[in-house]
Amino acid sequence: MRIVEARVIVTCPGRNFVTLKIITDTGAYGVGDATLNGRELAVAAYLRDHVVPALIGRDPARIEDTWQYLYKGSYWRRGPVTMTAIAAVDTALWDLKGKVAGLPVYQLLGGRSRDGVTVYGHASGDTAEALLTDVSRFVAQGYRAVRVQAAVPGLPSVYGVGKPGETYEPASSAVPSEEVWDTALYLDVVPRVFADVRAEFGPALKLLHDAHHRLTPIEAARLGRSLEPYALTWLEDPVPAELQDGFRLIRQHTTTPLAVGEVFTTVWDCQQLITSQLIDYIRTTVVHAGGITHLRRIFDLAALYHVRSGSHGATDLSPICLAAALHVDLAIPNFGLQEYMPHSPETDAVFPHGYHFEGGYLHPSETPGLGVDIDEELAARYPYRPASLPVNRLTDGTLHSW
Ligand code: EZ4
Ligand code: CO
Repeated sequence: MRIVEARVIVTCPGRNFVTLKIITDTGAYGVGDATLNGRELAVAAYLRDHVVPALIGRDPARIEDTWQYLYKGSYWRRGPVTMTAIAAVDTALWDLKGKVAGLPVYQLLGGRSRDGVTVYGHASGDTAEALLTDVSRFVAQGYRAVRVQAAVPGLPSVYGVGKPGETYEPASSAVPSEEVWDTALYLDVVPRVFADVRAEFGPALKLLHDAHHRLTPIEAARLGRSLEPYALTWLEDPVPAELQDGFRLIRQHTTTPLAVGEVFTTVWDCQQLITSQLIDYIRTTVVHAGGITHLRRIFDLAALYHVRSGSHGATDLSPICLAAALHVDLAIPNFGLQEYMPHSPETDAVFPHGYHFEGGYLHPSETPGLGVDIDEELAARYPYRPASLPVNRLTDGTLHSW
């Protein structure tokens, strides 16, 4: 079997997605997600101009060799654009291998380690009452874990808090919109919100919170400590993770479990945090961390150090990435939680899939491969629309992490 064509498909069914479709001489094909939110066309060009020409004529069965070829062969290693492009190829080749073998991909990874994939949903609210109502909406659907993000009085908009009745989608205008941030106001409100939520829903519901890289280590340590009575499952991205030693300081001060990794692209970004046991959950995912092949390598390292997976799963990761993540989640021994933000009906129609939600769990499709496809005709009806993630400024105008 040989690769005869690879198509880069850019579509915007409500938000932008990039997909790689690898086609073989038998007609069998595989699909991979290549979406990098706000930087979609950089990955599309990387694939089209530099990767696709090298794929033509290759044996698609050689997944590991192709991964090494693209990683070592570019000379320029790592980085989100490169690693997303590699992930797309890797994911498509796993999908194809499953189809050729007649098995769902999780079977190729060693089979089930659990009955279903426990997911967490995103609750938010601009008032205490609205937030409790939103959490109860998830509980009613059977969710066992909920991420809680609250409005901060005095700030016009806050990460993770949607307008009432609308799903939260931060990428908007071509030139980034600007938000305002105040750490003192935030640190004041968050523990009070979690006190309310824990009192209302009791000890069994898993509660999570995403600080979205906005704090310093000592501020994060204080937040972690103030949240201890409410027994969070994790505090996510407490600080920007370039300075990995920052996590040591947080760790010394709090027993609130820590999660990080959605912007990490290789095992090298995770190495110190995992091997020094500075985190509890590693949140790398298929599309941004080099595909199924490399993500498995990260999770295997994590397993040696009592670190569990918590794959990123926001709506800017396409249904192809979610499908792939579910196969990994089902197979690995150290699965923790899977983030789940349902896609819009327009997106679901462009990416027909067999995974389904039931009683707090997602189940991957049992069809051979990943069990997800792209409807190219429908995709072509949604042309790309430039959309960037926002930037954040402190009240005095200083640029801050978003
Ligand atoms: O802001 O995926 O945990 N989820 C997140 C996401 C990220 C977006 C950025 O593209 O932090 O909502
Ligand atoms: Co996050």
